[in-house]
Amino acid sequence: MLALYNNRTDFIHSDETLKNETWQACVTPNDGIVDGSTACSNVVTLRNAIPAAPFQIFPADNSSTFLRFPNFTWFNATDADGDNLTYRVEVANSATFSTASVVINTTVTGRVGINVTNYTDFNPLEVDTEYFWRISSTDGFTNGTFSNTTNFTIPSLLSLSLPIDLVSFGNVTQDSVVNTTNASTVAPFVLRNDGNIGANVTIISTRLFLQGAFPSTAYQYFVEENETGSFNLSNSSIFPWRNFTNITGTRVDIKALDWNDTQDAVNIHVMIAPPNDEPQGNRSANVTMSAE
Ligand SMILES: [Ca+2]
Ligand SMILES: [Ca+2]
Ligand SMILES: [Ca+2]
Repeated sequence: MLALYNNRTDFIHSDETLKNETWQACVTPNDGIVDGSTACSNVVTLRNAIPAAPFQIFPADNSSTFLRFPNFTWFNATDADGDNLTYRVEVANSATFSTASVVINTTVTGRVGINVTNYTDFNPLEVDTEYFWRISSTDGFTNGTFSNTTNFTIPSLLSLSLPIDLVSFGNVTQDSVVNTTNASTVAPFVLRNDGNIGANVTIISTRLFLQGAFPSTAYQYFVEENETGSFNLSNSSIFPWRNFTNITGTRVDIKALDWNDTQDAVNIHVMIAPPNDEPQGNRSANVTMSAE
């Protein structure tokens, strides 16, 4: 319209055309009295501009991450005619992306006005495996080329933490029995798996009391779920109470402690029953949780 207003008949604005339309320009001369013969150009079909390749941001090439749910992130492809783009994300354990090697193959809608797009899969990737990934884009008309293929690994990580690392019973009298099962008085230890693989945990402690035998019923523990599904109950030291010992042996107290954050925490309950000949004074013991 602006072109017409400016009396320009030699160009067409891009808003006035659509992809795949055919256009032809025809000219008819007029000497002020009569039209001459009309001449027309060849027919031109308006082609789609193919989107350029996207470019990976994370995981970077030749990198490693402990994240088994990596948030794949890339710079968006550009499309010269401004089409909305959809991305295909492929992750494989072979650089050939053979069908059997592909573990993620999904499409992600790009967001207009944002220059990066990302994707996190619902399934965890394996540890200690080399992965390859690439992305391509399509504008709905033509598939763009793939990005480069880049590779990354997820090294296995065994890592535990103790969100609650102290159990303090305060003043306890001889012949009384106190424990951590009523968390409103004294809370149990909480152990959490911060790594990216399952862990088998063994719990030992130094001696607590001066009098009486060790191990004995004077100083006991058991483990329970803090988050449902956090470990294999049937092969672990769940209730009833069992005596603390300072010998690791072949015992596993928490079997297959899960690493997923929704179910990676365990309570370790403690019970003490001071012997009736235990002298007055402060008592403490070191509880050690080791994993493999
Ligand atoms: Ca396009
Ligand atoms: Ca958790
Ligand atoms: Ca975790």
